Amino acid sequence: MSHPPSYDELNANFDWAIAERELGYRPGDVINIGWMCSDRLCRLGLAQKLALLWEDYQGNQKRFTYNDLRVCSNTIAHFLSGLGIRPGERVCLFLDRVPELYVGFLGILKMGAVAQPLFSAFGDESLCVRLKDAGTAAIITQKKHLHKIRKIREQLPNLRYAIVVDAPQASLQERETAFAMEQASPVQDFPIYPTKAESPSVLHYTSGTTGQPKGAQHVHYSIIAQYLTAKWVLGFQPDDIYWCNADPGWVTGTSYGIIGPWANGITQAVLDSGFNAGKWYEFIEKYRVTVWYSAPTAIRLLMKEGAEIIRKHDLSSLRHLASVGEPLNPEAVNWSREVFGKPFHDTFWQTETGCIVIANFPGMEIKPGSMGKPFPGITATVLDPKTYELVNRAGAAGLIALRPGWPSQICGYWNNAAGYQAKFRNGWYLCGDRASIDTDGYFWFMGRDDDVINTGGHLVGPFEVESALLGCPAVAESAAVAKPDPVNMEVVKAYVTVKQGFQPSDDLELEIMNHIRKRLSPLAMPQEIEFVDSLPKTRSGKIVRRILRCKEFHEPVGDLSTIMDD
Ligand code: 6R9
Repeated sequence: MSHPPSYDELNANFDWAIAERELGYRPGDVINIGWMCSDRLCRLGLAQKLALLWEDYQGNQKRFTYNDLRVCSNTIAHFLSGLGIRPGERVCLFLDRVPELYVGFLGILKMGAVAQPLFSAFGDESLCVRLKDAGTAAIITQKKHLHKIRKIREQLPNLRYAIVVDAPQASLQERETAFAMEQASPVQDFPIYPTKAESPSVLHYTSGTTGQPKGAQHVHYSIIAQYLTAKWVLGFQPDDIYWCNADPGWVTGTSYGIIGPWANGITQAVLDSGFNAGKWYEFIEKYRVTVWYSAPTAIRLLMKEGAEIIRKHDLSSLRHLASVGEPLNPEAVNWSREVFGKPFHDTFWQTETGCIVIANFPGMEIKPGSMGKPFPGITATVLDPKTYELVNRAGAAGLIALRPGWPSQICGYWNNAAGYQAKFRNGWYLCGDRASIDTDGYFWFMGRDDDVINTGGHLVGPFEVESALLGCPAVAESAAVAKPDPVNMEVVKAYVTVKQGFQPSDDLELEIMNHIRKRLSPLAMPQEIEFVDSLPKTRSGKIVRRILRCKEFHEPVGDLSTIMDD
């Protein structure tokens, strides 16, 4: 096995042009992620190489070569064009982790439309908010999710088609159309839409503190960064079998669950199934997974299941383990060293960055609990939260900031220029997180700088939960905050005042929880509802979540004078 280059070697003379050259791109050329992740590999002689090893919870299996990816994505692209979907229009992928999700993603990009993946566990309200905001033209889905779309259809005048991948046309209604990928006549040649570096590619919705979720608009040039970060941080080697746990409804599932591995010509395995320790270890053993990209909550769940179950499986294929989404606690790193013989490597990034920006690289000394060091070509630092000047003291807390201009930086929030502008100060992009940097240049995560709740690596916006809570007949006012949780790091907790005529009760608590679970998602469902007589407010009447959050974390509230005067 070749020795990975050192961090210093990677940094020496770094230029993103390295990735451009390796992908055969010259500035000004056409660049299309759909083509680059399928046709390009076929041209390089990998047509018969396996691209996707797929299995679902029932044990059904499918395999796709790079040529299958190429032809199936052509077929979907052709079908969408035939429906009259135009380049630039948003096409939503609302699917479990079935092959159509992965191949459809490439197909949408090939015909120049924008792929808008949404987590299939979203309820009708979460779905509606995101489809309405994006003015989505078509949604590709499964029969089991169709009822949610039918419920909100009237509110979505721009939505011309619901495309159903697993139902006969006879079972569908008006403006619903059946498309069976494997039965459709294969399209060998499709005229790829000539997207350029700055052309929109993927629209991911992400939660902030205020307002409904924002659509982070990615561009086709992002593949330059996703390709190279995947290669260097995940340490890809040509014969790898790679497994990414993330669902493509979240950015990890597209940047490193589709684009990164396939731009590198890697074989990836996908398990369309929820968490189950035994099943996961079986999956690794069966497919001889070599590189595994997971998340702290999953690792903590595995830790709970213990080491005994691990000894029942041959996991010797594993070579590199990485993690993302939330702070990776030192215990998890040490446990993984003990039971797998190798540590999980923490990586840090976000929807807006499109690619890993801070990481523990293969071969780099890991300091358990640290996120590692900036990727070459990424200038990262921490800024003073009041002055936005550099914090020039090792170990001192500051706001994580990046110099704008890396290839996978989003070009903006959909329909919300001001929201994106607000993320910049003094020429830096602010991630909205706090960290410190030690004398060796390692970054240590300290917390978010806003009210967003990170539950199991998934961001939940308090505003979205509060809006949905107000949809319950009994709720007068509400505040959604994070509550610490040993496995999920944080869960949602809601403080609620009830309207006159309603009495707080266990039944009411359950009713409210169910309402959120169904309308938003199981992730956003409050694990606890506390009924209170009033909520802390500023003089101008804004609810101050920070006081409630500090109460949950048993932290001092600090100086509130400026907030309360707001
Ligand atoms: C890729 C992804 C981004 C937010 C980010 C931060 C948190 C991500 C982390 C981490 C501590 C890490 N986060 N990685 N916190 N250590 N290694 O997760 O994107 O869904 O946009 O979330 O997640 O708060 O700002 P996204």
